[in-house]
Amino acid sequence: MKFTTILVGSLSLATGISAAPSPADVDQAKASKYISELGKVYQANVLQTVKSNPKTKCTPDKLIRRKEWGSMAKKEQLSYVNAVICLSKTPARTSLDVAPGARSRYDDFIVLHHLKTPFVHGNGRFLGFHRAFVHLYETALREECGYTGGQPYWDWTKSYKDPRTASIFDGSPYSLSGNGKYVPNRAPITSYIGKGLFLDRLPGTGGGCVESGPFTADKFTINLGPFGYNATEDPSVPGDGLGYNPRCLKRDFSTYYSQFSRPTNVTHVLDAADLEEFNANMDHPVRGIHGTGHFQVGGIMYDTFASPSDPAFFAHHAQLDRIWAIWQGQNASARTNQLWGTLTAGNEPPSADVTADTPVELGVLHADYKLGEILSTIDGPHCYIYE
Ligand SMILES: *[C@@H]1O[C@H](CO)[C@@H](O)[C@H](O)[C@H]1NC(C)=O
Ligand SMILES: *[C@@H]1O[C@H](CO)[C@@H](O)[C@H](O)[C@H]1NC(C)=O
Ligand SMILES: *[C@@H]1O[C@H](CO)[C@@H](O)[C@H](O)[C@H]1NC(C)=O
Ligand SMILES: [Cu+2]
Repeated sequence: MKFTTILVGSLSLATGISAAPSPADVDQAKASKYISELGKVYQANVLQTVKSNPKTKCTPDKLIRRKEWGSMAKKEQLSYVNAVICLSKTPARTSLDVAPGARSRYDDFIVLHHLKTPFVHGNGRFLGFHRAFVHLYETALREECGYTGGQPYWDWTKSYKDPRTASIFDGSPYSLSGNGKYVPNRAPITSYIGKGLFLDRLPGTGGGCVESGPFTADKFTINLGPFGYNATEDPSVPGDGLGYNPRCLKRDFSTYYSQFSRPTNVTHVLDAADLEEFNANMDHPVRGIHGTGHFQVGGIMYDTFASPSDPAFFAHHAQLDRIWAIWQGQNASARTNQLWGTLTAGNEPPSADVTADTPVELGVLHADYKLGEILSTIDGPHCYIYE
């Protein structure tokens, strides 16, 4: 190692080209280190609490371990992918009166997200709802499709320069498939992103159907949607997005939106003093790490309502959930049960603040929860840790 460094150093002297990292890279490396230090504080808190807290059913032997995609073994990646395919082939529980297009257990998640979107985004239910939603998906993969691991997360800070370099999207059998086929000459897609704001999403590097990996058109079909954006695929959307509309999974990775997934963008969120500030930074409609995670993948991920149609949704939301858990873990007693926000998106129209008793409806996925029951990763129905 040392020898290589010296060699590179003398080479750059000779050629006059500096091999030193740019100041921006140094900042990002420092931010990554800071995130991993806060991550260790969070993990230590979880392990300590599950060992010593007799009030919770979550014990060390029950903790489900959620790993970053790139640090999973190949056989774990394959078993996760197979479980997702299995869920997409298991019959739906949603009634056809509710969603004529629902065909599978995977679709049950899309229908629920679609129906609840206005009540669980940009408001006080956002974080809790998505924590429960990802957990119920993980539970279905484990209980109905033989998966034994935890829901993987996609740490997009590792690939902010170009999401196509993330191993989770390398297009191999050990990925969630890769980019869509490049479609030239596309116009921006306008979408309503809340608070009276429209976003013109710039075309990225793909645009068509994914070309390789487990979720190509021959193996995986999107049945529902689109709904929440100017339909790029088929202007006549059946049944308000709940009708049967079988088609391929499209992606359109964007190196513009991925620039908002830098480590410094995460430290900015993690440094929030309270949940109001945390939400404001994480869920900023244009620059927030929530939206830009969706925007950089593109395709159906850009459709707020139908976005869980892309299996990448759950890996992105696990990463957001992880960041919330790390934030909570810095001062668990003060932060775990902290709430912020009202019942309506962007508080329009103005509504009451959420409380621990606010219902969170989960349709066919689960009996309703109270918001206060689902705020912890190691209490109530939850028992998992981010590694
Ligand atoms: C579609 O785009 C236009 C502007 O080009 C916008 O006014 C309209 O609200 C958009 N519709 C949706 C559903 O986003
Ligand atoms: C987040 O990312 C964007 C794009 O790289 C950058 O302009 C912005 O300053 C970042 N914010 C923080 C707090 O790092
Ligand atoms: C945790 O939060 C409480 C309440 O805000 C505060 O008094 C305490 O100092 C905090 N503890 C740490 C370690 O930051
Ligand atoms: Cu959502």
